[in-house]
Amino acid sequence: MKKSLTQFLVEQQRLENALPAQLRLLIEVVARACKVIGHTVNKGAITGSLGSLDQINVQGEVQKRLDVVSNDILLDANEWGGNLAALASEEMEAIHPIPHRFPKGEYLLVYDPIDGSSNIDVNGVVGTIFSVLKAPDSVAGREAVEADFLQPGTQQVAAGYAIYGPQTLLVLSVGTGVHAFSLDREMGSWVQTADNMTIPRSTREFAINMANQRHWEAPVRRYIDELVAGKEGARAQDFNMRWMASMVGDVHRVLTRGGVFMYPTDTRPNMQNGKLRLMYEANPMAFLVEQAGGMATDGKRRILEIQPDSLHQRVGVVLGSAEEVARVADYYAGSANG
Ligand code: P6P
Repeated sequence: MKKSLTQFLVEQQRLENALPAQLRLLIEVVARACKVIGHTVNKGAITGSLGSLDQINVQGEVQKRLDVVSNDILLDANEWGGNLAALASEEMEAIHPIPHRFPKGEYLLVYDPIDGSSNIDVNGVVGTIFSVLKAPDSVAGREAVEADFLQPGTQQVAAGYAIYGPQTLLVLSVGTGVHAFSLDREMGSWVQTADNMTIPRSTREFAINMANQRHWEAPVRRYIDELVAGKEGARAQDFNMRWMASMVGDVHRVLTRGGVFMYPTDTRPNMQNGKLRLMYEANPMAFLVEQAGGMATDGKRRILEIQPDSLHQRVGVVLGSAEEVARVADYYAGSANG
């Protein structure tokens, strides 16, 4: 008999690092909201939830109808629960303190409601990414502000994603390894189908958007050139490339069978800090990757140790099989030493 998400979380509460009850309830609320998002994604054109809105989000990107619908599903599901002091989202410029009419909790939730939204209208993989932080104690006596969220990724108490693909999966860590739950649509429940997911230290697969090649910094160009050259170059084997244009899809593959995923900073003026967002893409994924035995850097530094200075800041990302991520960091260090 497979374990339900609830049973898994209740058992986590009994471990020595006891999962607090408020955090368990928060995760269950987020998981339930992801079920609703998955259902909405799955219904697609039937319910008219596809296509773009004629509005731009805080990222300067055209908002998809599903971006807004999914954001509101997570907001509505979490406002009243009493577990949160505030929420923040890729789709909302400012943080969203819990309204006074609801009890305030001890946690902060930050999320990307639909990651990979350019895939929506072509039936590609999309997902929801979430990160949970502990609110500063002082929030008990005041309204939460953006600065309360600006904690390094090492402070996360839970992180995960839902991936809406051929299966709908919830991949989660509360600091005791990475575990996966499949949505049983008939029962409407999450059922554990993988535990302690582990990233192999070496790999033959890499994921990067090759269209940006002419903009890459020298260490990235050297690293990718060697992967493409394979045995005819400096590497002992050949490599294969995958690119899903959905971080959730690419990271799920890395967690499932290894690989290296890269969205590095590059020489373009708008890419000095990369494309992906630290708080609700890089940090939660880095937390999961490290929990699975992999590494996650911005090319040079451990992502989880970066001190955020703004809610929507971007960061370069190199994550996955430890040997490959370490090699990229060596190339950056080597180029820094000339
Ligand atoms: P590109 C999706 O928009 C996203 O934020 C990530 O999910 C994904 O890895 C990346 O951007 C795709 O970027 O340049 O291929 O469109």
